[in-house]
Amino acid sequence: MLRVLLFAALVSLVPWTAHAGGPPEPLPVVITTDCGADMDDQWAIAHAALSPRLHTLAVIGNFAPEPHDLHGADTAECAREALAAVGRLAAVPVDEGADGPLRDRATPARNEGVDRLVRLSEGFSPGRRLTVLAFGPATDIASAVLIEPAVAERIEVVALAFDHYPEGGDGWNVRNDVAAWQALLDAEVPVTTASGYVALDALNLTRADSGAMMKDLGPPGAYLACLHATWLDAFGDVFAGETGGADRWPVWDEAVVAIALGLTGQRELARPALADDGSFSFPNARSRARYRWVGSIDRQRLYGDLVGLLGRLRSEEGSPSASGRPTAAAPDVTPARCVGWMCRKPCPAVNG
Ligand SMILES: [Ca+2]
Repeated sequence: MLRVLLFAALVSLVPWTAHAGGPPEPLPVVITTDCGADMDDQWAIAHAALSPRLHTLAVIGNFAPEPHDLHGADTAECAREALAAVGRLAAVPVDEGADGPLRDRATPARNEGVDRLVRLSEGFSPGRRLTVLAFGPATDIASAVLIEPAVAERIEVVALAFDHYPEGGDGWNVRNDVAAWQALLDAEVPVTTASGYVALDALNLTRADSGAMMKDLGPPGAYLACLHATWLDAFGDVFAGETGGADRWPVWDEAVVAIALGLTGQRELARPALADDGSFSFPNARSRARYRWVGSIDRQRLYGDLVGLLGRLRSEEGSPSASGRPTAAAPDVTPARCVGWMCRKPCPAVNG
């Protein structure tokens, strides 16, 4: 027993990207998102796009079912707004992905987001995988693997998914497309998941917390703080029982960014298969790929990293870059329209 615990402790200390000497190469990532169903995707997209430790190659907007009823076009627009807010819209392509869940675990749904993911994966291999950050349903990732099985050898997935180990279960991302997660867990794709519970435990923020964090960080900080405050205005009391109070809400998807940045502790555990009701079953006879379960998130370093990046963006504002081109903080194109609940009281997104 002690040996098992010791092994678990050692694994949890291994950073996501361990490099000996010198700054690590940026980790290439693709984001899939249900941006607009909540306020957390916007924070996580902004954080990933700003981080010099990550290279965000693309964002794929997929769906959010009722009560949001968002399609790929909606969540893609929401992602563009978040990128625009931090001056990264021109740097990161955004595609529309799935408008709904897979029909079953064997049938992919092709769209421009899936096609881009397949194409981008071609530059990667089992020894150097493309990391896909799943902030929403796994639909487009599963479709990519089903359309082109070699994708399984070129990507790994980190996701906000599942409630408990070894029970499984899920209240949103997996529930919205169980078949996609069945396909993914059955493929030879390494997977790391952070549960909603570990995110709630580590990443809950009060309105005062987010306001203080984003103070003096210019329009990008004001935009992110506004999203958190406006969400609390609209839904804080609805979910007070879940979050511990009407004045607090966790930035769930930041858990996935934390994994990519090496700011989580995780254990390698037996890979589950997934039943139709979202519960785990063992063994998984179809895949021998690695499965990691996140047990802790370094809240201070994660939020500190985001604040530091926004501070750097603020200091860059208006100053020409070394190349003479406008800096990344230059104003972007204004997104065309608001999405979902944010239409109640849109937060100003454009930086500059
Ligand atoms: Ca999300």
